[in-house]
Amino acid sequence: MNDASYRDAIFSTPLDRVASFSFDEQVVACFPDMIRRSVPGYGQILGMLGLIARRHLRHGAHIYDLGCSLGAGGLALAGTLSPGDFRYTGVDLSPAMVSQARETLAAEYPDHHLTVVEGDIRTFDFRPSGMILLNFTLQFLAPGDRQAVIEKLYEALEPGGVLVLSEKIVDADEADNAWRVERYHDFKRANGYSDMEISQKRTALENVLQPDTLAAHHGRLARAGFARSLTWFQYLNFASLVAFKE
Ligand code: GEK
Repeated sequence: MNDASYRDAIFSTPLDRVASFSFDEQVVACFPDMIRRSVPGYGQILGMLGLIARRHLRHGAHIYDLGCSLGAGGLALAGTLSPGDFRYTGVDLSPAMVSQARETLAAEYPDHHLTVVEGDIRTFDFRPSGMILLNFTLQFLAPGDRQAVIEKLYEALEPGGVLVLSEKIVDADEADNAWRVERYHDFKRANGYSDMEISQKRTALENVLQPDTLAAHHGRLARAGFARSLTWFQYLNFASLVAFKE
């Protein structure tokens, strides 16, 4: 994705007080490495975006990628679709992410219509769109803000539009949840993270990332008006849903 990316070593030394996780310059520099080694199925989810768009998107329609980070969603779509097929707007709250995403997208796909703007999806004024990506972003909003955002996205979608929602999830069943979390930590260990890195990252994300159950996600989508939603992908405690507006 980004050859200039550094290896994520943010939590590799003992920290007296582990600060809350934030999307600053330090994270931007190693983000592609971090997300690939930390999110099971990240690459597979990205790989399906263009295929889902091909089936559901009207030619030339607009796509939002909310909490776009370095624009991986835009890169994945542009890798599958032609410049005339879609227009893309990535939105992210972090200025460091936005400037790097702009640079990468312009360098990789100069002929596609790819824009990145700085903004907060809780207050953003959305334009009508055929597809909205919300990949691993809703989980960073306060739980009380999530329903209103999903309702705004439902309103912004054109009839026939689709929302792709990917999230870290939690199991309602404690034993099932514990098994998935333990195997997730094994996954991270197998990807080169030490026990100290895993535990410090866990502390940094406490309160910053509060996952919902799959049932809570489907319920929220239904309350917002989506006619149908389904979980199309799950890998341990990470899942991706697709929701359809009639
Ligand atoms: C990817 N989708 O690579 N408004 C806008 N952006 C926000 C907000 C907000 N209120 N809160 C957090 N963010 C990406 C990965 S990362 C997931 C998404 C992760 C942004 C935040 O700045 C960060 O860039 C992104 O959401 C979450 O497919 O790091 O686990």
